[in-house]
Amino acid sequence: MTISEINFDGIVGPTHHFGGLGIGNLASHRHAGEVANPRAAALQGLDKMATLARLGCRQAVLPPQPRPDLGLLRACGFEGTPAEIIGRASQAAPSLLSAAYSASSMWAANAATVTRSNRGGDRRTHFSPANLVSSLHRSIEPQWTTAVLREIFADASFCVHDPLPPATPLRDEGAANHMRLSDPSGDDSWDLFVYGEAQGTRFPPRQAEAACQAIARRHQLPPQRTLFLQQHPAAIEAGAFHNDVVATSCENVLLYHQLAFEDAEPALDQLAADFQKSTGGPLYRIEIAADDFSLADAIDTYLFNSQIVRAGDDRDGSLRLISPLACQQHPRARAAIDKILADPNPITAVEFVDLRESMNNGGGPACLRLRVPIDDGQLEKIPASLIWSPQLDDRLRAWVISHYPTKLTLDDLGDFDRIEQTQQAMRELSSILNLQSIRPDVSF
Ligand code: SUG
Repeated sequence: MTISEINFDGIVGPTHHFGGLGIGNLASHRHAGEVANPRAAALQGLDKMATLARLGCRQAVLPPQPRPDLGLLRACGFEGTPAEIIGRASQAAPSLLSAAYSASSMWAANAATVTRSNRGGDRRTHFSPANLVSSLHRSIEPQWTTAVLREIFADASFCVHDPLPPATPLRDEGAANHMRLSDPSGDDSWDLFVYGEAQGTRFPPRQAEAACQAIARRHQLPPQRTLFLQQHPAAIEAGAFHNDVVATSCENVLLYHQLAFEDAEPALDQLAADFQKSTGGPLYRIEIAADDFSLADAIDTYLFNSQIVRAGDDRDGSLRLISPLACQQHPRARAAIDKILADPNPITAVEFVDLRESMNNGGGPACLRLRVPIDDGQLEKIPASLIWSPQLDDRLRAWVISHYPTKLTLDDLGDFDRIEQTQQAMRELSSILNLQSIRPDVSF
């Protein structure tokens, strides 16, 4: 059986702004309070999806979440009409208002952990929506995410679990801390989870080991094909708040920074041996040396947040990188990419994508997408209204242009008219995508 991936990209919401809210996320801190351009952000995301779709990759969209989350503001003691709540919060608690308006659900790699194993378990595609308890603005995502995923993946060949209980010992940020490896057919696979340990780092780790283990257990992953690696404390310290800022994978390729993991060499050696034995082909471990490319370089360029994809006409097993524009402009990132392309491994080409608005909040190409491993039969079970097509692309661009501002600051969030505008936009999107769960009047 062939298992291949379909990428669900988060559509950037109309309230994208620079709130400075990302914990341990240097880009979000550096750009806090700057003027954001939500329209450009959404169009950049759509451009990336179009690039992937035109390469022949399976591409679909995930909707943004309705904002502001008035429930959060009410829970924090703001009462009255929506206008009064917004007005009072903007005076008394601007950063809470920023959280309630956050468009952070665009980073779909944090929506859920998604696995599919054919070597054990029930052979379904399992989702665990991330509880995102490490930060307030992201902790409001899981309810919506769960509802949306259940609406999209309603077929019995999918299983959408509840998020893990929202407690610090089970903090979970989803697919950003999970990597799948497989033979090129996608059938013979391994799952790698990466967690952080608080070891005197200035930033708290966002993924708990207990969360990784719980997800592996509920997803029925075979223990002999499931690895739990510790993220290197130096990586967290340098600003790699998720594993996908320092490592990534696709099929038989594992691309990672030398300081991505702590003491992982023996486990990776064993994995490579098991992989070779089971698939009959090598696991390509592409380790980028810290002397050539520092952790700071990785955080500045998001090289490891490139997507590695198989384009539709890459029939000979070759793969390509979809990398942030920042990598093209950075001599050491460029050199690292040139070396990857020249060395004997399946990666043979690179495309650069401009995602400046998302990047300035710490989200690169891979952050914006959720990979869903499916077999061919499952593709038909996903609502066609979400699958990328030139027509959907046109409709979404027109929708963005008619509803999204080109400038948004923290001060603008206190402007009450914005609620009505964003709610109207979401109603329209709900009919474009034919999704009920994102209607702003839906409540849980
Ligand atoms: O959780 N930024 C996100 C970026 C998430 C990137 N995702 C992956 N690496 N997969 C975060 O830190 C910033 C929002 C703000 O500051 O307004 C933010 O939430």
